[in-house]
Amino acid sequence: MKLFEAQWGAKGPIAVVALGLFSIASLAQAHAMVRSVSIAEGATLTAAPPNLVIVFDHDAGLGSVRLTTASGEVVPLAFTPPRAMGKTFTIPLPRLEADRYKIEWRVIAQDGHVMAAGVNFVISGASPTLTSAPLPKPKRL
Ligand SMILES: [Cu+2]
Repeated sequence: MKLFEAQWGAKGPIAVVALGLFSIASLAQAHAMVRSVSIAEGATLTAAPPNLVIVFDHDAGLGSVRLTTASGEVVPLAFTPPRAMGKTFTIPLPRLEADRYKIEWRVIAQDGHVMAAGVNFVISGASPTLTSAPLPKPKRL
């Protein structure tokens, strides 16, 4: 009995700690949620930024990325999803004409779940440096 207790005394806590770590690891390998996207949902931009950066909270595999215009036309992207899993993906964007766009992606989390998400944004095409017509002359009232 004394031997039994000694064994538990030694191995018990280690087993508990190991189990705890295992649980945390299991949770960490669950869904990969989007932590940030460099273009905010519904954003209006004067021109396309050079990249779209998606950051996930856990490693994930990027399955596909698709950019479409308001009329549903697919805009080709010079991007091939990497084979390796990662947390941050940088997708170069082409120059975009003024239009409404949707960029959608699919990711495979470490637990095998496939998740789809995306953002809608507008390219206004208006240059922020070109400001308006001349101001109307003040009128005497
Ligand atoms: Cu999951």
